Amino acid sequence: MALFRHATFEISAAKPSGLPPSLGSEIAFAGRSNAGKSSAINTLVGHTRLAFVSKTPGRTQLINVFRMKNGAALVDLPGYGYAQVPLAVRLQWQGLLEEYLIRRSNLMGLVLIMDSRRPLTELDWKMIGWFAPTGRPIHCLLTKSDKLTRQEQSKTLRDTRAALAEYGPRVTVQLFSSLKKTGMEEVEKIVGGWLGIEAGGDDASHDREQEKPSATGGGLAEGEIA
Ligand SMILES: Nc1nc2c(ncn2[C@@H]2O[C@H](COP(=O)(O)OP(=O)(O)O)[C@@H](O)[C@H]2O)c(=O)[nH]1
Ligand SMILES: [Mg+2]
Repeated sequence: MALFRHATFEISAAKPSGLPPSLGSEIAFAGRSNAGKSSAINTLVGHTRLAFVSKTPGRTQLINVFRMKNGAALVDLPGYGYAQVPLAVRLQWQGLLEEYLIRRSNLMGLVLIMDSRRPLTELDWKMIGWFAPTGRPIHCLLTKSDKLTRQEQSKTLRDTRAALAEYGPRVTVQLFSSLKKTGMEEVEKIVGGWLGIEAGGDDASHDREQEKPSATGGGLAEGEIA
């Protein structure tokens, strides 16, 4: 249950090439600007302002890395598609994101954040198109689901799943709300599976997950957020 809980900030990088070569297993979070990515990370991690919730979408063009308690790195990629960022800059970022998604060998999976009211924008399809061929999984969060009625929720879930069906079981979709804190267990179960952590029926088992891969020697103390 507490896969992401108490993750701590580790490092920021201006570009994927600025990331340390080996951060251990990485889980990337990506999404269109304003889709609700920072809110989702904050909700999962259990801090209100760990991943800055911005009122000016698209301003943070940094990659932020958080270290999860199980030793894996949560890599918060910059939001894409913000119209006010100059086209040249947007295109450059697209190239960098594509390169990162395709080449990063320790990247275990991609969590793609989409606004449940308008999922699968052109750039979302691009991200999926780049990442899916690597053979690694993509889990889509249809967030802000609290803004939809029950009926609309089931429709957007059904439609998005149908649209992605061609990718098979490696691409999964769920509803999520940072406001209502719904959908958290489902994300943890899926991402835990990518990291080889048994979800099991026992919620407390993840709280006892203490081991962390020794690949880079840790570094949890730095940037610890109380
Ligand atoms: N109602 C509702 N609003 C949300 C939710 N998640 C994010 N928001 C709002 O959507 C806006 C963008 O959220 P933010 O997390 O900064 O998006 P980001 O640009 O993808 O990081 C903010 O005004 C948030 O308060 C949610 O689950 N429900
Ligand atoms: Mg953000």
